[in-house]
Amino acid sequence: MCNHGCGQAFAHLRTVVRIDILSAVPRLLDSWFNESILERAQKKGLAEVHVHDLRDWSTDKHRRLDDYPFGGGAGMVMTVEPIHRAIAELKAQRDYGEVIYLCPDGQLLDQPMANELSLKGNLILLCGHYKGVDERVREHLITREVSIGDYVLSGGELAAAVVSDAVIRLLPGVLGDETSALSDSFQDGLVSPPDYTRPAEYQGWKVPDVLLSGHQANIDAWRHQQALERTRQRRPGLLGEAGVQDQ
Ligand code: 6GU
Repeated sequence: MCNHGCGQAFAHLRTVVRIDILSAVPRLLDSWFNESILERAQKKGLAEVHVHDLRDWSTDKHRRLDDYPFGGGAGMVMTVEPIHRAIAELKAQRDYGEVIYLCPDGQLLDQPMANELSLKGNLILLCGHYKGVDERVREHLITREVSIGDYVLSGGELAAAVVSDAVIRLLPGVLGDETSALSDSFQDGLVSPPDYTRPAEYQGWKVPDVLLSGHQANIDAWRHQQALERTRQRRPGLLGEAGVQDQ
């Protein structure tokens, strides 16, 4: 990686980031990537998302992707072969920075991880289903395991959509206002300060005077104070992690 922040100076070297999602239920994701910021990013040629049906790589005559667990027990396990064939075919076509398995016991997604993934180039996201995948997939084919929270979903598709959104919106040029991804909640380890727009007073509900003062230093100080205060009240855990001192 360069030591220049990999920012605008290298815009001319930037390549399209491609995310390939491997799913047993690809229909779940189709509409998601055809709307909003993600659609815009794709139309602008900044990112591509390809959702694949893992069954296309199944050699089973019924296109099955799962089988009974060795040793018995409830639930089905996704077999190695279709996943291996899919990943091998994609990797033969281009380089990938990570091959990610979405699973409840993966590393918790947070903003620093999203930032890191947005610098990795192309990504493969594998969605688990049923009980999950044969452990050999995790041992040999996956470079990283990611969870989106401490609760269990019925499949990895929603998690893949969440990871894709968090990553793609960080790519330079995707958001209209280039600075807005950096002023997000969590980018500085604090939640965002409150925002207001016109009218300055609605039914007696007023916008704080300082925001109307035109005094930018005071406004910046107020916003920082609000962000600190809100973080303390709503997400105190972030303060410790970010190393922000109490004032
Ligand atoms: Cl990535 N998958 C599933 N099935 N459940 C989850 C999750 C992923 N992240 C949190 N819960």
